[in-house]
Amino acid sequence: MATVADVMVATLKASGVRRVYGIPGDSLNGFTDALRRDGTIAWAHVRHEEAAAFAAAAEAALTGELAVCAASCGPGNLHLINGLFDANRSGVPVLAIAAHIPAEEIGGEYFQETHPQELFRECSVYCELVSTREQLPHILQIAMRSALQRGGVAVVVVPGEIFLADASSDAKPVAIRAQTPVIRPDQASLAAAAEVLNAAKAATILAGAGCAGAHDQLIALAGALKAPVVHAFRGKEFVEYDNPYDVGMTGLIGFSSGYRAMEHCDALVMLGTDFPYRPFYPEGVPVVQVDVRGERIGHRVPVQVPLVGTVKDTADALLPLLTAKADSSHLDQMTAHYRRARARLDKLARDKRNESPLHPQYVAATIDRLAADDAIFTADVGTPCIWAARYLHMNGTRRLIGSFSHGSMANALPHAIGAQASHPGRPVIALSGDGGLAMLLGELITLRQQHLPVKVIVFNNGALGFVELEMKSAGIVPWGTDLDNPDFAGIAQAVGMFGARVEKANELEGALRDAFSYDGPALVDVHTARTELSLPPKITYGELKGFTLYATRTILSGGGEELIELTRTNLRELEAE
Ligand SMILES: Cc1ncc(C[n+]2csc(CCOP(=O)(O)OP(=O)(O)O)c2C)c(N)n1
Ligand SMILES: [Mg+2]
Repeated sequence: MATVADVMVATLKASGVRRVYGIPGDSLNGFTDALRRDGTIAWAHVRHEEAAAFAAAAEAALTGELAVCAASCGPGNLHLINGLFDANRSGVPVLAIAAHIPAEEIGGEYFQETHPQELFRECSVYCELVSTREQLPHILQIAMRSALQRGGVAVVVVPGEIFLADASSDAKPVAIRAQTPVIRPDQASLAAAAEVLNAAKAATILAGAGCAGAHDQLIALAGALKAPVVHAFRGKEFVEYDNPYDVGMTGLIGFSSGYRAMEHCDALVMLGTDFPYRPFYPEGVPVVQVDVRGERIGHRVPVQVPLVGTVKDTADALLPLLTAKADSSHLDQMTAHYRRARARLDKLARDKRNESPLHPQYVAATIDRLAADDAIFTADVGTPCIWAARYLHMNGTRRLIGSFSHGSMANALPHAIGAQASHPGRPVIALSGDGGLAMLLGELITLRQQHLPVKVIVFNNGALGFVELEMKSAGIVPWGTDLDNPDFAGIAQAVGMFGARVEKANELEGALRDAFSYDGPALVDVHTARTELSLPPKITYGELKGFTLYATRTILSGGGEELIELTRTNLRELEAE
């Protein structure tokens, strides 16, 4: 007789699930044994459950389909939590199967007892305890649909013995797949938006991850409005390429042209973005915000016209109501500013300047140049995000995955695991920080064990570099940020990977080529400059309008508009100009 776990596996299989990331454990044994007996869904073994959740998040982000992770009770499922927060914040469909202690022991402070429904509540759109075997197929289906339709994490909490119970005879697998409904606002809302936008003389578009699949519509909208297009980080891969209206990224790690285009607009159109930093929004201008999740509208700024719908369907419906603008002066000004900002950034990356340590901009630009057109990049939170944002060129095929909403360190390697497992034919390149890599270092072993030919490039600056930037921006003396690192290339070799260390700029290209062409996992440990900010003027907290705003100003306007790049060498160079 089939077990409850067999029915779960059959449902996952019928729904197109190809693998489950996780680590086994007693309470999960009934489930993993059902996977083994079925034999068609792969067990994607990792070394830390957090990596399982991150891997599932990356797979879901890349495929738009449900990705699955699983963990045993108590500590096993506690380890999932940070990765699940990342998935849930990114709005990607992940199912977490959280095994639980025996049902009859719940509430008695049993060995490994936690209360998973409470623990997972904040990082999920749906979280339910299965108390009887009859309940399971039903709960599983609701969970899967919730993850797919609400875009987020669903957790099914299952006491271990329920996996092993006989399935009730009428339990049949149901196929649950992602849907792509047409969702657009009502006509009156569209007319209100058109009225605002037709009256504007200098509209700017802020575009986010909701622009996925809507590139044509975005370009058409920008063309009709003669609007510069600023993007939030999660929008980069969908917005920046083949886009004559692009003026770059805004935000703490963005650059000045993105900020400027927002600051100088007389109407703002937000397309599929929940960009969080209020100080970067313009004040006192009408805002039209498009979001398929209506509850997100108005999160950041007062919105004059809320439009609930997908960017694609809403733009299609809105375009016929817009009068195409003839005056392109706002657009021309902003794109000219962007070209100047871009040229400065490119200059920083082109010149090797220091032979050793290497400039991270040069490292990122070289990765970009050598990577394939269909590469999938992942980038660690920390300065690797800055270099990815600025120097990786997207083309509509390349992808860029990061912990852009949750902002967790150590995401690049486990995201790369999910990317490579789900896309075996594509090159996957992780831009890792030395801090980030060390945090989930054990996952290098996963690359080898699972035969995942991920290329890990370590921006080894011997520091928690991004935190040092934050401290300096706030006038705090950097402290507690040194990293005394081991030989990462040697560790990679010991793990059974290709490993190379790059100390000098002229060694970089060769090492990257060797790694990229290596038939298996590879790591290149690059000795990069510890990015330094000149200390801002002494200022007391009372004088600050808020840390973010101050940091923002420092980063955007200090000594040449991209203060973030002002390492000591850069400063010397600027002075010499
Ligand atoms: C799990 C977690 N811990 C701490 C932080 C705070 N934090 C953000 S970036 C960063 C430093 C990252 O260092 P590293 O990976 O070496 O990258 P770098 O900035 O030096 O390039 C830290 C500690 C975080 N975002 N996530
Ligand atoms: Mg570092």
